[in-house]
Amino acid sequence: MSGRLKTLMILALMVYALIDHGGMTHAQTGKQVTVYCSILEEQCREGATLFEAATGIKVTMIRKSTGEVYAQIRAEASNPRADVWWGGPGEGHLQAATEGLLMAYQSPRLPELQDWARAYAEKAGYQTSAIYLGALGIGFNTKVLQSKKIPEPKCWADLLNPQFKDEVQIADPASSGTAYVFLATTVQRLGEEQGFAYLKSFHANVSQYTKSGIAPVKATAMGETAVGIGFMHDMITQILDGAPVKTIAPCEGTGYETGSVSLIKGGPNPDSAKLFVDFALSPEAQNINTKLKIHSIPSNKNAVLSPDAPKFSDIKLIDYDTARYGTPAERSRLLTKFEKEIKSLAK
Ligand code: S7P
Repeated sequence: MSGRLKTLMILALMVYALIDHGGMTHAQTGKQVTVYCSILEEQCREGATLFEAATGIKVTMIRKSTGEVYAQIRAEASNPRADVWWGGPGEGHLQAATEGLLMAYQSPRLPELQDWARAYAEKAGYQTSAIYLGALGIGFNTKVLQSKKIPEPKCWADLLNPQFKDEVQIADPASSGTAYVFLATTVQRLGEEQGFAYLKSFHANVSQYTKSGIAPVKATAMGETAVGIGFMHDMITQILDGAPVKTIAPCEGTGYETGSVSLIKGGPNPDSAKLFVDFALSPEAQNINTKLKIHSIPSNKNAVLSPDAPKFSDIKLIDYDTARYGTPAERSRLLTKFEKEIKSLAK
């Protein structure tokens, strides 16, 4: 066999390997899906396994924080690499929707959702849908506080006490959806001027701004910081795992997240992407949380609501406005102002 013929045969075999029975490649039949995942690493992994087992569609799952995924989808707008954005607080999703980066989709699962979740999807023109709720809170390590003789905080205002100097961890709101909810909560409960004055004093007590929202929760559980700001349900995971942690909803009132899922406009596998969104809205996907002891509040009425989930009825919630703080104007402006006026401050 001539060298040329041999090369041709190898090429033919390579093409055959890429082709399925319908005469199309897997990419063409949509038997794969790329998901940018902004919930926790372990949830992303479990979701990929369940979805692959149920559909045979191969999942490429990439975990990044909410602000990072938003920035990546924006940077890839002319050539989208991913199909779905799964999880993370809704503000980043809403900003991406307004900027034309997402694709409207009315999942057949929508009728199964709680009223608040259906209203959220409708208000967003179905460019994003709600998968869970989570209340923002303060977590603290009781052993660390006891050893440093610092009283347990009850209110946001307590965290300005100089006793907490370098004892507080929170994520950076530019990368983390969790920290953006904190920024938006602070501005909404105090007004922008007072809110930024609060953040300036608070900054003096922050030891570091982490990239992801879960890092301060884990650091609190490990005793690496006395106090962490995060979602109460994530603190509860650590408590159930035996960490000496308590979590409180601050006395002045707190904000909350609407965890979201969205289809990325122009993604390479739109059919598989829709199936993945249907999956994210299903009880099977939402019950992953209970399995992993992550007790956020599911949007599907048939998903299990854990008895360990923080009870919204017992929490003083502010009238948190996800839609307003998810507009490009507000989100970009607040993040720039935070960077300039708070993060750059000397300590
Ligand atoms: O489902 C748990 C959870 O904590 O995962 C998301 C994640 O922490 C958001 O990450 P970033 O703050 O790093 O963007 C939350 O939305 C959710 O409550």
